[in-house]
Amino acid sequence: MATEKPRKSRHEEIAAILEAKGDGVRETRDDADKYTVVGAAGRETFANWLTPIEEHFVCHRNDIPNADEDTWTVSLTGDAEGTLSMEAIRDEFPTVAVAHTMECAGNGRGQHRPQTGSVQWGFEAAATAFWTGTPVSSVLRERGITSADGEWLTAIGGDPSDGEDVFARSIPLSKALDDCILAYGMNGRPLPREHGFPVRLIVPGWYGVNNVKWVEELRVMDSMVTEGTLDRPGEHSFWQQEAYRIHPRGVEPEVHETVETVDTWAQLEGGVESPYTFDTTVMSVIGSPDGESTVTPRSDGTVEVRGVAWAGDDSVAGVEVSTDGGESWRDAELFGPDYAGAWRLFRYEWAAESGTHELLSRASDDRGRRQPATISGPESWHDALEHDEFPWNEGGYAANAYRPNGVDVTVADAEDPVVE
Ligand SMILES: Nc1nc2c(c(=O)[nH]1)N[C@H]1C(S)=C(S)[C@@H](COP(=O)(O)O)O[C@H]1N2
Ligand SMILES: [Mo]
Repeated sequence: MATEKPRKSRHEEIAAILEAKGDGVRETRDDADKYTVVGAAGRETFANWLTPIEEHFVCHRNDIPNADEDTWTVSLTGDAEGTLSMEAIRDEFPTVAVAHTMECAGNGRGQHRPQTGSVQWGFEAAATAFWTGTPVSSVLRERGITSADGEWLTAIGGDPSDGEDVFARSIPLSKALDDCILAYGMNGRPLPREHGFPVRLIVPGWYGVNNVKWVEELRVMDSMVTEGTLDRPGEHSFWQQEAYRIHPRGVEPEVHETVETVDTWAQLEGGVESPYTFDTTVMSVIGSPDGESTVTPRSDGTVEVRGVAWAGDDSVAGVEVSTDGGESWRDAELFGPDYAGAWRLFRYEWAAESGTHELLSRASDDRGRRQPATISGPESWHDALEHDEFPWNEGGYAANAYRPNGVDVTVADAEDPVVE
């Protein structure tokens, strides 16, 4: 990570993405200018199940490769062998679609106090799309790979690095064979270049970083990627073993070849020192009302509070809504599509009285884990979860506290409806 190109390319890329997406996304701050990032423009994105491409956030570290679909190949290496053209990926295997809630592991990083480095996301780095492509299991089965015992799949991006590091991420082969796809379509359209054209890995329910864009190599290995395990120059393990690990200030995470549990929350609860960011932690966001304008209740005095909730590989068991800043809670109703790896819609009929109210939502998963209230201070790593706090961590990863995502809503007087 020593040498870095001038940052002009970052700004040009961001400008082009903002132009292509229209009003749906906006820039998010990255002081060091290392990332190309845009996030959903507002809360409305979180009032809908499907996120239009225009509103889907973008996050990556390097420049977008200039890919030609006719010449792009994906090499199969390690315990698998071969080369796949895009034509082969499209035509020689079944076509499927999966729903996936993509959440940047740094979503909520901007809510850490003191601040941590890198992109200061609020809640805007999450989105749900339908991804079209080829099951990883179909490709690997053809190469004789059917058993996942202790094996890992490492996906490598073809993005030119800023420094020496290769963008390589490992996931357990069991997950890869279960529901992952090599995606070439997004919401029924060709995959846009900033989302990984011509082909990316989709890992349903797992943090964005695992969903390698511009995939050029898939390596079947008996461990996660560690330094020197790939057949190529450069630094191999930065993205797996250093970045995207959850740890207190000043800790250099230990390199693991494998882990006992990949469930991110189980790792946080003590399963693994310096957890890896794999499946997403339980989280919710209210999308409507968005707090931007005064709300007029329906004739029966109610206002629909609507939002989305997700829980990675686990399912959302329930969502509670508070309309009094957390004093009291009521169960919301889950509705709409229910796909593994994608968020659920929730709604709550709020008997809204005039005035300004603080609305909060908190979700629980089917393992009984509930979103913590706040993010702890830097010193409370070990007992944060017991105190209903998410542990402040140096990289600002995996935060799912509900208080920072609340919305202040003003309700119009019943006698004095606001006409807009
Ligand atoms: N090759 C490559 N893949 C990548 C990245 C990257 O920098 N290079 N960024 C990752 C991160 S951190 C995120 S959050 C997701 C974002 O995917 P999106 O831009 O399609 O929303 O892409 C992931 N895949
Ligand atoms: Mo990310």
